[in-house]
Amino acid sequence: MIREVHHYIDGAFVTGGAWAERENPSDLHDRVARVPHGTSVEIDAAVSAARAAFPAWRARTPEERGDCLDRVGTALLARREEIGDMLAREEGKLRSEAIGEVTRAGRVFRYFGAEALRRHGQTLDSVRPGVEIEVHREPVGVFGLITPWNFPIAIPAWKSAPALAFGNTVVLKPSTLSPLVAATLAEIVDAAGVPAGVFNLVFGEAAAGSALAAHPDVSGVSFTGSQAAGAAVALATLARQARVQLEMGGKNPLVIMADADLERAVEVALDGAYYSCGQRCTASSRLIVEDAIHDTFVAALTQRVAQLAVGDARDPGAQIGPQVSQAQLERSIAAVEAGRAAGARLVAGGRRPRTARPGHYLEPTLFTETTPGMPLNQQEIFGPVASVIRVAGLDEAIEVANATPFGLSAGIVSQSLAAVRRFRREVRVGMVMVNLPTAGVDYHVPFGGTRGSSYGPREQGGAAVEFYTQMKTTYVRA
Ligand code: UN1
Repeated sequence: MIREVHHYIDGAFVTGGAWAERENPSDLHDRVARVPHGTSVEIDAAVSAARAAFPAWRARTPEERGDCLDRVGTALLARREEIGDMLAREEGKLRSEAIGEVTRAGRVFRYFGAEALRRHGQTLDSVRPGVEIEVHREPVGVFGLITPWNFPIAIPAWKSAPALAFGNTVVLKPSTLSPLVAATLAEIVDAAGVPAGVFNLVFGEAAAGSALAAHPDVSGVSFTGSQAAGAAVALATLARQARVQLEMGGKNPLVIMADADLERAVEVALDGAYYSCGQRCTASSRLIVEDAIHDTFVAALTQRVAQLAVGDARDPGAQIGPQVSQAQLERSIAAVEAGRAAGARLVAGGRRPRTARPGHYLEPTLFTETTPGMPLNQQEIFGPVASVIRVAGLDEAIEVANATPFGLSAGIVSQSLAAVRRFRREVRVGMVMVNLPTAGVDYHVPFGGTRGSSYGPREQGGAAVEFYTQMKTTYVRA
């Protein structure tokens, strides 16, 4: 059954812009949604609604704002199976992972519902006698939120919940590849009693994103997506001194040391490289393996990769779903071809599997005998493709781990405290995972990277207050 989705502007569901269709990536005959592609017209309307709603929303008590978020979170949790199934159908994420993602989104709203009350200030004595200083955190205004298809409900949640908790209003521009869950989020926000104009949603592609980033009444933009689009958002926002926060790609290293527990190392690599079909900016796409364990590890991992069942995201037997789109699939296929051409050894996958229905499927793929400079190890693929790099020991592992322009997440599997501590100190990333996959993060702690991966203050947890509030320093003489 095909469903029509709408923009949500100033408390009303409206259409605007050309229509496009979205199909189920697990079954291309299943037409999922008709989506309007908004333009600057819808963005202008949404931003003016958000601007008009800001004074009253910031004047609400934190408890009132928190209650609204709590109701959104509770509704998401109550409907996690239904919305998870919807997410699996439109995005291709395995149903079990999709339900987990909706749960995460619900928890994020509930967490920030409570954070609304915890907007700390500070009081200090002045250097001058009789003078006291107060430091307040205030809401900023209208935030533009540009979100990708790969976490189509968790990322909108972790951007909009803190923005709203601290008294800002928002315009969300989600990806048109995952319209149903975004539209459902708008319905839930509406039913939760969030006043009109506080939360707005405009579907669109680059034209809508650029209009949002460049809008003079948008005080800040939080963006998750590609490096190229992120660079454009940065230029548009910095030109008018708006706030900007960018989360872009990763080429995340997972180091396997010779002392690692083999079974655990294989589990961690399998999850990090292939879950969500490798479509995570935190995916473990480079497996950096110490020479002494290399051959055993590669043999064990290859066997597991070859056994992974590729299939419909909603089939309980499937372990790897499809890629989200034809374009994404073609990008992975091109990376596989480039890997072969560069002389890497293909030990698993690399082909389109036979499936019951036509979809954007690719077998989980593993390359060995790769070198750090190969395109396979430099460019983000965003598909079920990982490569193994052999290293002599920890020195070389750290050097290789740092040898890309990215710096999001890095993992190490080892039982040596000394190796782990040194890795943590020397790896140039924002998040370090010890005996865990590079992907899979909690919502109550900072998220973000360094170098080419991220720009601006961290997302999530207590760190979100930095981006979504501004400070005011008041000097008081009694
Ligand atoms: C996770 O690994 O749990 O787009 C989250 C992404 C990241 C989120 C990763 N911003 O893949």
